[in-house]
Amino acid sequence: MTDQLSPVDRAKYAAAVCAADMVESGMRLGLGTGSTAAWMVRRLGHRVQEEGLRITGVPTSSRTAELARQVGIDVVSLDEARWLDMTIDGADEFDPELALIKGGGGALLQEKIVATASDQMVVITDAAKEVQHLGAFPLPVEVIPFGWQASKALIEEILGTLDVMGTTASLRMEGDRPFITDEGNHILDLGLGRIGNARQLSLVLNQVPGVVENGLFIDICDIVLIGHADGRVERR
Ligand code: ABF
Repeated sequence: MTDQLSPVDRAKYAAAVCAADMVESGMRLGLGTGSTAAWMVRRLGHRVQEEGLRITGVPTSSRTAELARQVGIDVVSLDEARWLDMTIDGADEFDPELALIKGGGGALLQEKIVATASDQMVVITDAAKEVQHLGAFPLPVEVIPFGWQASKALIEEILGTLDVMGTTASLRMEGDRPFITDEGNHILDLGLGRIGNARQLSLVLNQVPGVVENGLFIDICDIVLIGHADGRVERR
């Protein structure tokens, strides 16, 4: 199955299968977004069809919902599930404290809501996502459409003073992506370079009027599974 895949896709597949095989019948699952999470959803679908695995899944995006239904997973809303046993999702970066940058796929809001409504969050990645300091990957910030230019200007002003939080001020606003989220909001990508105090930055960003959420996941992730092209999976 995997010999046609690129090395990075083999690594993602290995982590995804490892996480999907941790799932037990009766579990209520948060189903993440992105290419690694897609491998996990497919593997769960295979287990549902071949092993009779009984699970319900709460998708973190419309894209994941469509794939989950295609592979035969019983998709329910978070309100129907009320609480989840486990969320399995990808990430763009993770640091030694398992703090994450997520949201490169534009689904950070639902991903953070689902992950925090779970007993456990398992992140599935490849080795390129492991960093000592978050920030090389642009930090997505979700803002409502109303006054988003003002929100962006406020964020730029605040980030200009961020050296006090140990965050390099090498701010590079990637601008407003044409991407509109499932909620109809905009995503701003903050090119920070290196985030010194992620916890503080997350709190400050979410105080800006118009900001809905940001892609920093602090104290949410419990386990990171790092897949490798040879099939090995490391656990952090
Ligand atoms: C989603 O998928 C996002 O939060 C994250 O940015 C992205 C990771 O994508 P991939 O697994 O394709 O690297 O989890």
